[in-house]
This record gives sequence, C-alpha cells and structure tokens, in this order.
Amino acid sequence: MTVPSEPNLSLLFETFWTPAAGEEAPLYTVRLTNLGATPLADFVLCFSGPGRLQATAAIQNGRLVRRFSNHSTIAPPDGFVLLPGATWEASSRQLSYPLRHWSDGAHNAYVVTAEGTILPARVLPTISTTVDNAPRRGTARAPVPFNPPEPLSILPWPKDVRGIAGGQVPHGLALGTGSAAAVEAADAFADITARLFPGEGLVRDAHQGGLTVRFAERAGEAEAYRLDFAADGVRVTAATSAGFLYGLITLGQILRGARRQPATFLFPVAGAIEDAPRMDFRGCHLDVARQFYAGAEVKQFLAVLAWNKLNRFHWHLTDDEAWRIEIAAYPHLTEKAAWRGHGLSVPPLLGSGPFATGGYYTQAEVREIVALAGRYAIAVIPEIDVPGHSFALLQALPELRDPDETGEYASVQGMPNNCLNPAQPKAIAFMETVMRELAGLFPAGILHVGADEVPLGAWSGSPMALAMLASLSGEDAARSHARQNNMETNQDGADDIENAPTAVLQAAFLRQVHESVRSLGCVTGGWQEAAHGDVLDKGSSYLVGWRDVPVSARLAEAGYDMVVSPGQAYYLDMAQSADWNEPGAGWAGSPSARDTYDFDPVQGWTVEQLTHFKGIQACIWNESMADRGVFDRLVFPRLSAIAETAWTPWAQKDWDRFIVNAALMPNLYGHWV
Ligand code: TNX
Repeated sequence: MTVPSEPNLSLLFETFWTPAAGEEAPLYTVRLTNLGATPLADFVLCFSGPGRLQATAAIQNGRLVRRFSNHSTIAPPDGFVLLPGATWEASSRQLSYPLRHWSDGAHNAYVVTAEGTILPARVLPTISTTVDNAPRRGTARAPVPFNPPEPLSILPWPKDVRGIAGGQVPHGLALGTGSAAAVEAADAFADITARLFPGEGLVRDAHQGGLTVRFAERAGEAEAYRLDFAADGVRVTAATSAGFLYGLITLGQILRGARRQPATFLFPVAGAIEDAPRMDFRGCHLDVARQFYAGAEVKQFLAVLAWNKLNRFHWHLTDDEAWRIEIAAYPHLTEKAAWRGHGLSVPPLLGSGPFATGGYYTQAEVREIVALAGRYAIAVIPEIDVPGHSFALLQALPELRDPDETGEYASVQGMPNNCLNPAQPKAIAFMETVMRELAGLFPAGILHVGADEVPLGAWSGSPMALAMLASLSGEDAARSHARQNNMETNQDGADDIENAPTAVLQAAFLRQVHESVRSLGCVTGGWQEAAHGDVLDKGSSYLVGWRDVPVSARLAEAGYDMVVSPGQAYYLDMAQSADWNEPGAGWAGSPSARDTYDFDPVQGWTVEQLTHFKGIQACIWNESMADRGVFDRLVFPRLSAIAETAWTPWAQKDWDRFIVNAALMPNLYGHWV
C-alpha cells in the first residue's frame, strides 16, 4: 500500500440524496472536486457508508468497477482528467434501500491512481436536496425544572421511597468499612464515580466534609438494598456486594442531583428507600465489529451501564466486518480479520477508511474487562456470531470453507458467501476450540452463538453441505437448495429461512455447537433464528427476540427463555425520529426516547409465557454511528429508558420524572446538544 505522495493534490468528496418522487426513482449523487494544483487522471474512486449501491447498479457519468457490500469503487468515463478546480459528478438511482438519514450516506472516500497511490479525500456529510440538513449529534437533554415530579434525582426509580425530608446537602460521601462485600462495593463505587464524574469528589473523607455512610448486612435478595437517612449519616443495608453497590449508586445519584440542581432536588436527612429490581436480565449489547471500541472505551461504558443498574453486557465480538477477540489456537483471526483497509482481506466498510483500521482485544485485556465488569455487578456474555455474519473470519481462515464450493450467495448486508459450513468438520472443530477458549475467559458461563440472518442461499454451492442436506431431508431438498445458488434475488434481503432447507443446515450446525457449549458447562445464547429446527435444549439456552414485537411471546410459548429486544423499541441504532437530519438507521422504525420508555415488553403475555421472560436488552448496532457524537445522540437517554423499564415496577414508571432525572445521567463521550 502506498501512502499519499502528492502534496499538491487535495480532494473533496460530497454526496447528495434526492428521494423518490412520483414515478422518479431516488437519486444518489457523488461529487469529487480537485482542490489541488495537479490534474488527476486514470483513477478510481472508492467510498463506503451504510447505504449501498445495488450489485449491478448503473452509474451515470461513470462506471461501477466493483461493489462489495457497502464499499463501492467507481471510475469516471474513459480518458477523463479531473483538472485543478474541477468537479466530477456521477450518480445512480439503484440502491439496496433508500437513504433515510444523513448518516446513511458515505462517510469515507479515497482515490486510487493507476500506480496504486491512495489519496484520501475530505468527506462532508450527505446532503438531502429536499429538506433541512443540519446533522444532529450529541445527547439531547431536557431542561431541569424547579418543580420536578419528584424531589429526588434517581434513575431507575426505586420500588419504595418513604418518609423523605430534605436537609443540608453534604459535599460528598465518606464510605465506612464493613463486610468484604461492602468494601468491594465501596471500592467499585469510588472507581465508577471517579470515571464518570472526575473531579466532583463524590467520594471524600469525613475531614473533607464527606457524610458518613455505614454498611449493614442482611440476608435476602442479591440485588436488593435499603437506604436509611438520618441527620448524622446514611446506612446502606444489603445482602451482597451488588446490593451494596446499587444502594451506593442510588445515594450517589441523589447527592449529585442535590448538588448540581439545588433548587430542584433535595438530599434526605430522614426517611428510607427499599429497592429491588423488577427483572433479572437487564442487558445492553454492543457491536464492536462494525465499529471498534478500544478497551478503555468499553471500561468506561461498563461504568455507564452500572450507573443505570444494568447487569448484563452482551459483547458482540465478531461479524462480517471484523473479528475482535484473540483466539490462541487461531492467530490469523486477529492478524487478518481485525482490520479493514484498501487491499486487505476485508475492504474499508461503513466509512472505515483506506489505511488499516480496527483492532482487537487480547485475552489478557478481555480478562481485565471481565474482572472490572464483575466488580460493577455486570456479567459479560460474549457473542461469536455464526454460522452467518462470518465473512471476516472466513477471509482469515479460508480452510474452514468447503474447498469445492462454487458460485455465490449474499447476505442482507450484501456480504458474499459469509457462512460457516455445517458439513465442514474443520468449521465444527474451530467452533469447539473457540468455545473452549471463551469458556475460560467468561466466568458468567453464557456463550452467545448468534444464528441471525443466515441468507436463504447459504451453502447452495457447497457439495459437502448439499450432501448433508440430502441425508437429512432427501435429494429433492438438496436439489431445490442448489437452485438458490448464484441467484441475484439472494442479494438484498432473502434471510427469512424458516422452513427452507437452509434452516435444516443451520439447525445441524447449531446442534453441534450447542453440544460443545453444554459440554463446557455453559448456557447457549442465540438470536431468535436459533429456534429454527428446535435443536436447542431449552433448559440450557436463551434467545433474544429482535425482528418484531410479537416474536418473543411466541417463542416463550414454545418454551424458550426470552430476552426481549425488538428493533422497533430497543435497537439504539434506530434514528429517534423520521427526520433526515437525525442520525441512525430506520429499518425497524424511529423510536423516540418516549416511545422506548413507554414500550411494554410483556404486553399481552400469558402467565405461562411470562415464566419464560428473563428480561430486556438494549442493542447497540452501529453501522450508522460514524462518529462518537452520533453514538452519544443515539444511545442516550434511550439506554436509561430501557434501564428504568428493567428495574422499576411498571406501575411506578413516570415519563415526566424520568426525563428530568435523565438530564443528570452520564453519556459516554461528552457530546451534548
Ligand atoms: C440486524 S439484529 C442485525 C444486525 C444489524 C442490525 C442493524 C441482528 C441479530 N442482526 O446485523 O446490525 O440489524 O439494526
């Protein structure tokens, strides 16, 4: 790879979106301007972002050289020279889906010359030619009124608050000593507050004005706690370090509220809070494959989760776009599949840029993160997303493919041949090894194996898989499946595999993987599609329902333990309104913070179905989270809305109280509106 060596060349890349109007198809226009002093000839232009051209899109004033998922390479008409000051404009009306928000457009672009020199361009946010274009970034905060619905700043709101009377607000909390569990919680609390609110001195000694906090032990529910307020101090009573930590977090929130908004919130000198969570599983998922988050960012995020009393971190470690965890037995994975870049085995995608971009976590770093999460009362659930979503992995380890596979099928994201092969013994052995290494790293003993979005045409050109299918479902099924190969219609969307031969093969794969997870003494997690073929043992597995709202109750009815996370309410990558200038995705809708808060995850569930309800989860997919300002806008305060539904009794939820208290909650990167 050559680094730019043309000091006189400077390029500007702009994109424009004109929505469909009447009979007229939509129009996506890209514009490259030469702001330098040297003419540019004989080049191709590469760009990527969530939105993508169709595989065979026609280009006006140019030609499509290559489309790989959302990475496009186009060339100008033959003989074209981009003179200093001049602009080349090309366009297409054929996209896989219409752009809905500014963040759907290209986020990165570069030129490659005939000699192979890479020239990065400066990229501006995609402009709509029809509506307001001020791209929104940063967390929105409601103003804090003088007369709040409740005079205490707490989120999620506790089960029972009684006899509260306000008094002089202390400057901080002097944490006493107590049992090992209390000391552990006090240390974790000091650590969390130092991370989230550095310099505020929430924890301070008595000689610096800290109010005395005493600890008392009691038997009872692990995550429950009680706070007793008196003029000379506060007593925290709990059964475990998690309970003590949650008591301290409530106390810390009350104190911050009263110090930062003294006209609005009080600090109690009398009264009590008795609290315990509504749900056992209070989760948040983070995709670190599409965008990479360094260990430091993950640790900071864990502190944010703890402050919301969330207790499960679903760590989406692999996807088509990258593999992010060191596996000792397969060093190629992180050498190759953790990086995207021009000419690498995974090209630049989702705006990641021409030069190697990405990263991974070593096992030592994973242990550190898991240990920190444990101190914050958070169990970490790693996900290895298979058999679909495995393009990066298969680029690093092509020997896991069927060597005689021919033809192409593609995923909904336009990824070619991206599935681990159920009939390839090396692929199964790979999974056994990976699961064994993970079981040693993640003490919570829950291993999530994905199983989402396997394309309808998966394995349709693999003789090994077709032979397996013939033996499981007969020759007719194998023949019909083979006809899915090289079908253009596989490109954008065909992933509804229920009752298709594809599901039979996926089930055969999952049966083997689940068996190895069970032999390690671990529980298997999966997305809802893992139910196809009904091969998971329901006593040692759980599913996450995501595609629509009714699916979770349906699968609970079938006996699966369910975590509810419908895209329509809990996918934090969805934009918060349908407006173009709001960032985010839109396939599942555009839930506002209010919509997310008001969503009832078990509405209409029967008593029998409710026995399989484990809890809820926020999902942070991030194809559209081009920068951290977009992350802060999309994730907050909706993360806290989900946290309050997970913790607070339904009858005690109150939007007006919530949105005031949300204004005092931390975000991750400090981007506020
Ligand atoms: C669907 S949710 C996916 C992800 C995408 C997400 C974007 C799920 C199990 N699969 O691969 O990132 O939509 O919203």
